[in-house]
Amino acid sequence: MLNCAGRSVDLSRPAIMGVINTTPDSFSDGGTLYRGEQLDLDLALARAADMVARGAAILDIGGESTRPGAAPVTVAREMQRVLPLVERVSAELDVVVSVDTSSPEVITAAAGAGAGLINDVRALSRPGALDAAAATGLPICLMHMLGQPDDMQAAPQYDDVVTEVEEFLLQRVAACEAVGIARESLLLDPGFGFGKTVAHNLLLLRGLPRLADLGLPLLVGLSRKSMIGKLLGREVDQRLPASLALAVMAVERGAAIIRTHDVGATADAVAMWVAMQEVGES
Ligand code: 7PM
Repeated sequence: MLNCAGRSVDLSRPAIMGVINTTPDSFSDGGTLYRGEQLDLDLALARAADMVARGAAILDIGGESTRPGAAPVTVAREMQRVLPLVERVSAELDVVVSVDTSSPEVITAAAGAGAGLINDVRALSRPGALDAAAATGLPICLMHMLGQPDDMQAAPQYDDVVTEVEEFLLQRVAACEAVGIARESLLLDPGFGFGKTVAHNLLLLRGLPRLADLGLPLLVGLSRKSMIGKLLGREVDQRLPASLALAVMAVERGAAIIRTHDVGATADAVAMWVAMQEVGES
């Protein structure tokens, strides 16, 4: 069980995290929650409720696009986008709200608004983020990224991608422990697509059992990622079958939480894996 501010996530079988994007420009579902210039809270809440009904245990709400080349977002704007939705979702739905942010101000404010988990693609590397996260007492997802969103896909290089991701994540775990964050409240994420070529992503997926062996729950996001586009030539709205295959491969290799844009389909795919695990002879 992962304890997320009064709500808990059962990690005895794989859990589903649904993505709710509040940015107007995200690559796969951008702008779909907007009415004109304005984020439509009722529409976002309806989307959230639908994901919960389809089996999401966690909803990941983000207000900063990490798309390669995306314009940086001010803290004020990120708060404006994310906080009202965090408040409403956590008050009105029985689900853990994760906030996808790197900024200490947003971490603090999100916890006050009812967030149950902090998801940071920068693994609390921004000044003040470690202390802000520690003060919330919330579980944290630490993700690996090589470089920064604007340059990470330029020419990523590793001698051994699995070992280097593992070493980075262990360093961030140590940094968290040094400010008093308990190991038990940490999740690890290899960061598929964040400073990785197609080959790096595939090697990481194959090597996932080694990361699972670190003993902390693994969160994995492969949904609709560009690796699928590059391997299969599929546009972003045609990547569901491959995303489901990748999700099942990830749980088979030890992923505890699957981050996805397509909750119902992913929940079904994972449920088939669970049924196969749990069947007994009779
Ligand atoms: C452009 C590129 C737009 C990548 C959106 C994305 C992850 C995440 C994202 C992940 C964790 C997307 C990503 N991906 N947080 N946030 N793990 N922990 O495809 O893989 O949604 S944003």
